[in-house]
Amino acid sequence: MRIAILTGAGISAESGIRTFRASDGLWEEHRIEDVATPEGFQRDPVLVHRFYNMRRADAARAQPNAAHQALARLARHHQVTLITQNVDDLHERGGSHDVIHMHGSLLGALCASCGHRWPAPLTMRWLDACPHCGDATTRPDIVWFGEMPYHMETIWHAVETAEIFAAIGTSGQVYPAAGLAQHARRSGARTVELNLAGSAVSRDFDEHRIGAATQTVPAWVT
Ligand code: BV8
Repeated sequence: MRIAILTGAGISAESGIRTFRASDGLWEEHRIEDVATPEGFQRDPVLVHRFYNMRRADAARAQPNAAHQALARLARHHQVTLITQNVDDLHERGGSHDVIHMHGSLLGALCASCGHRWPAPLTMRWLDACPHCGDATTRPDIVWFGEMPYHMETIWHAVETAEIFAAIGTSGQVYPAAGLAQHARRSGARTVELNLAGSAVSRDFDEHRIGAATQTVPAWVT
C-alpha cells in the first residue's frame, strides 16, 4: 500500500515541544513575523538565532513518542512517504528514515551568501563564518514564511500516487502543506485526519480520528 503522511507540530506535542497554535500565534513570546521570515532575520539576526538556538535545545532534550515510533513501524510493511512540517528530528530518532522536511530542519545550517549547507551546531551565532565561503552570513536551514518549501516535486508526486493520505497533528493553516489533502483526494487517495480536534481543512478528509497522537496513531497503524 502506497501511503503519504504529513505531520505537523501536534505529533511532537506529547514529547514536550510546544505547538505554534497553542501559544496564541506567539512563538515562545515572539511574533511570527519577527522570527520566521527573511525580513525578520534581516532586521535582527541575533534575535532569530537566539529563537532557533532555544528551539534546537528544546528539541535535543525531547524524546520521540509512541506516534513517531508507530509511523516507523508502518514503513516496515507499506511504501510510506513521510513528509513533515516539523523542524525537529523526532521522526528520525523514532526510527523513521528518508523523512522529507518540507520546512527545513533545526539540525541544518545554511549560508545566505553561497548556499552551502552543513550540520548546525547546537548554538549558532550570527557572526559565525560559513565553512565554505567564509562570509559571516549563516542562518538556520529553515523555510520561513514567503520562502519556497523544500522537495515540493517529490511531495507532489508522493501525494498524487498515494492510495492513502494521512495528516497527523496539523492545523492546516500553512500552505502549500495545508493543500496536500485536497490534492491527494483529487488524485484518488482516501484521506485520513488524525488530530486532537478539527483543523482548517477537515473538509478534505474522508475519515477523522480524534484524540492524542500517541493514542490515535498506534491504533491506526495496527
Ligand atoms: C510559500 C518553519 C510561496 C519555521 C514554517 C494567504 C493564503 C494562503 C497562503 C498564504 C497567504 N499568505 C501567505 C501565504 C503563504 C504562507 C502561508 O501559508 N501563510 C499562512 C499563515 C496563511 N506560506 C508560506 O509562506 C510558505 N511558502 O508559500 O512560498 C513561494 C512560491 C514561489 C517562490 C517562493 C515562495 C512557507 C511556509 C513555511 C513557514 N515555515 N515552519 C519554524 O518552524 O520555525 S511554518 C510552521 O508553522 C510549521 O512548520 C508549521 O507548518 C506551521 C505550524 O503548523 P502546524 O504544524 O499545523 O502546527 P499548529 O501549531 O498550527 O497546529 C498544531 C495542531 O496539532 C493542531 O491542529 C492541534 O489540534 C494538533 N495537536 C496538538 N496536540 C496534539 C495534536 N494532535 C494530536 N495529538 C496531540 N497531542
